[in-house]
Amino acid sequence: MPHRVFRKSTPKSDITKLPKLGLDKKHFIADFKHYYSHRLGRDEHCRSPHYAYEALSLAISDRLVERWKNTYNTYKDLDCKRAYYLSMEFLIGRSLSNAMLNLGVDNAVKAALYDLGLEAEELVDSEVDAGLGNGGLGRLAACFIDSCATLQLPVTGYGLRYEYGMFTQQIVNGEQVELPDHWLRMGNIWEIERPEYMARVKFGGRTQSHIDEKGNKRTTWLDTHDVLAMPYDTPVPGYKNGTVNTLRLWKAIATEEFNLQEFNEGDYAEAVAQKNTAENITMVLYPNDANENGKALRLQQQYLLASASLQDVIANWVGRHGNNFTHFAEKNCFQLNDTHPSIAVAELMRLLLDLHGLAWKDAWAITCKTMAYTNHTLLPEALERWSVSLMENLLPRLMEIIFDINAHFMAEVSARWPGDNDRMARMSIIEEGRDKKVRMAYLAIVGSFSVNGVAELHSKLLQEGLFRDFYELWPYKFNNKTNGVTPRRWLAACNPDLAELITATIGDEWITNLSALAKLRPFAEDATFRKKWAELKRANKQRLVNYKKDEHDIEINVDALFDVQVKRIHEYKRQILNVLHVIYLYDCIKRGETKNWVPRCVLIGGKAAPGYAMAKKSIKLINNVANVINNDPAIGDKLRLVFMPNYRVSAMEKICPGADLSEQISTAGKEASGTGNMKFMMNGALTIGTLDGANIEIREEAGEENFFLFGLTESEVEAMHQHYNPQAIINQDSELQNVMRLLECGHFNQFEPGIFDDIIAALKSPHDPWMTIADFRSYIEAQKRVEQAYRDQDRWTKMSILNTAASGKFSTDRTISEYNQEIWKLTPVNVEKNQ
Ligand code: 26Q
Repeated sequence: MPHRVFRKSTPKSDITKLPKLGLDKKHFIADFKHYYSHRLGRDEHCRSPHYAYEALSLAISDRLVERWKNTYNTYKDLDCKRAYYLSMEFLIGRSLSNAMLNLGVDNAVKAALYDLGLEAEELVDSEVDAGLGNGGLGRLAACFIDSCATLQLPVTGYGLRYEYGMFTQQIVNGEQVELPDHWLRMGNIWEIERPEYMARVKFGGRTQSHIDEKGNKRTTWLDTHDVLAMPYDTPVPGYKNGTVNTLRLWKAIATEEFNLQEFNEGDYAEAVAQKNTAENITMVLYPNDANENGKALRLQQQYLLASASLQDVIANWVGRHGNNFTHFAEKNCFQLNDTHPSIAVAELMRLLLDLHGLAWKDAWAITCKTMAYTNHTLLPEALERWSVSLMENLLPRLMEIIFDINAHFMAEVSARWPGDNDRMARMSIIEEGRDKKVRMAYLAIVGSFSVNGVAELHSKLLQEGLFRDFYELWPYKFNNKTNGVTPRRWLAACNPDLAELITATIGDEWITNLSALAKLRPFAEDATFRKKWAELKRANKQRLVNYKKDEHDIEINVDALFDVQVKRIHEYKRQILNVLHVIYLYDCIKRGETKNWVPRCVLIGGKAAPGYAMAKKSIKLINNVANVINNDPAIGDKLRLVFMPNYRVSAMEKICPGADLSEQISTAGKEASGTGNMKFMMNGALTIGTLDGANIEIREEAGEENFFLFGLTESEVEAMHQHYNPQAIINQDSELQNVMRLLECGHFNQFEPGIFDDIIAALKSPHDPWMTIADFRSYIEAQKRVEQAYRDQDRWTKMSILNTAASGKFSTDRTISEYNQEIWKLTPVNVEKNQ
């Protein structure tokens, strides 16, 4: 691009060379005042903390931008290998406190705010969450890019800039009501729009083939309805290392000529409506909901992400290397976050074949050497299958390419297992039937050199079950990468007092090398240390009590056992099992069985997909049970059940430091990994859990004596399906009978007859896939062991310290190092801090 803004004689670098911005209190005060007064136009009469938040964020953002440019130029000069994390979700949450921590300016900024007479916490809390994700998968993407920047890896995140993120949850009469989350309403100071990197994405139309001068078949995709993808970049700072990577999010916008064409035909209203269709593509984040499967708009979102991101990478490549793709695969790697962006396999083929003229063999070799796929679920209903007819209409050229990929693949299967037609049908990317489907997971596996699960058990089950045939064919593609969470956000930033105690005890190495937390182990035997640890936990619990009181006017007793389950509401996660235990405790109190009672506060939070009736019913049940228990004077402080509305990233930052007990009670074999479990463990909560997902590895690290295990194993669950008889289990357990009786007699829905019938029926069904009744007794006994441990506060504190000390494995720094060593193979790049 010619730099037309410059006069011929001007050296162009002069307009961007600035003295480095100061990182001390004095500079932050000056910059804060400048932004507050001159840019935002506010004065001392302004009451809203929002503008103070913005002024400070602008000052912080300036410091990030300096480092961001350095990083960009350093990568460019080195021409190093890059990786791209393609994800439909980046659940970032808030950015200000994370940016302050990673820049290493949190103390200077706090001192500046103090001098300005401002409350740091109030500023931080006025930032709205960037809720561009549903739950685990989206938050994992956010933790991953933090670790990539901290490990100095040249990794770019590519995603979508939804106008509306995850809905806001309100509870009305115990039921979930969804409100749109217009998170951009007050502006977003962290992003920079980059029209110069706009991409054009095609939809619809038809294909036309011809034979070129060399005798090769060439295809063009024409008469398309194009949409523009506008990139918005957000800086991703590493921890105190000068690296600032990029998260690039695409927004769909209408093309100009699109409208003109309609205008010329004189149909103004149609033209405007069409513009809306284009811009609707990135309007809203889809909830994680089986009912939303197959929606055309979702496929448009997926293709926009895949196509715009690949075009972006390729444009960069061509800018440097021209049309020579010989070394492309050595220099680029795409990690697919589940199958959601897996149309990228076909799109890369299209770009290489149709736009850059490569032969099929060469294009396919490049694709298979650059794509890597991560699976996040074993639940068959969550596996993406797109109808062939929908794809033919929306993405005709991609559908052709998928058929061609499948033809080549079927030839390979047939060569390996001649005549095995059953296997061919099982493995085909195209599922035959009246409404043919594209199996996106199979497309992802066939087109990738690496396929991974997200915890040991999950990866093993993928190989033995869901992807067994593929594992037989290509065992070397399969691997495990146990998830993690970033210790910057999930310990250093969210629990500053505990972080300080840890640093004072073992130094601050843990922030970038979490296994150093093991050095805390001996301090579990130190009574003075235990006392400090217990005091901090109590202070964090008090903070949580105050937060609940201020935000939701709920009173809780700080000395109760804080028993927490926060995650998406889903039958497999078994919030209902938790409720059954609460009803059991309630029944014990009512019957006067309160000897050595341990006061308990059960906190449950999470969103239900709007179309998932059973999940919504679970929320209603939790609220109704809470109502009865919390308003019964005979219960008092002994037991409390609280539903926390609108659970989100910023809520977890307040919740996890104050938790005593972490509920990880999914049916074994169903939770791919879980990552909330890791946040709780790091912050010194003990886990009650099944042998599922990463719980298994958490227990291995913590030691079985520091983990409350219960429930059937995955293979026991599978075996049990043949002869599961929940009624027989109930008949043999009088306490369970009491619980079921309370539920069935309408004790919790006196004026709403029958509303929980479907929940009760599901529990008692011999076909209940979640086997809640099967695990009830074992769960109750594990909860009794929890109480026994909690009665001995000193023993509990020891276990708490040992859990934090054993949490080192669950840093995304470890996870990302493994991705890099075994999949991406990038060289860390040191970005000079003082350029
Ligand atoms: C699918 C089709 C249509 C619309 C939406 C979706 C959709 C969206 C989001 C399907 C699934 C998701 C998210 C899944 C998810 O969060 N999975 C979790 O990933 C975590 C990170 O690996 C694991 O720890 C959890 O165990 C897993 O449930």
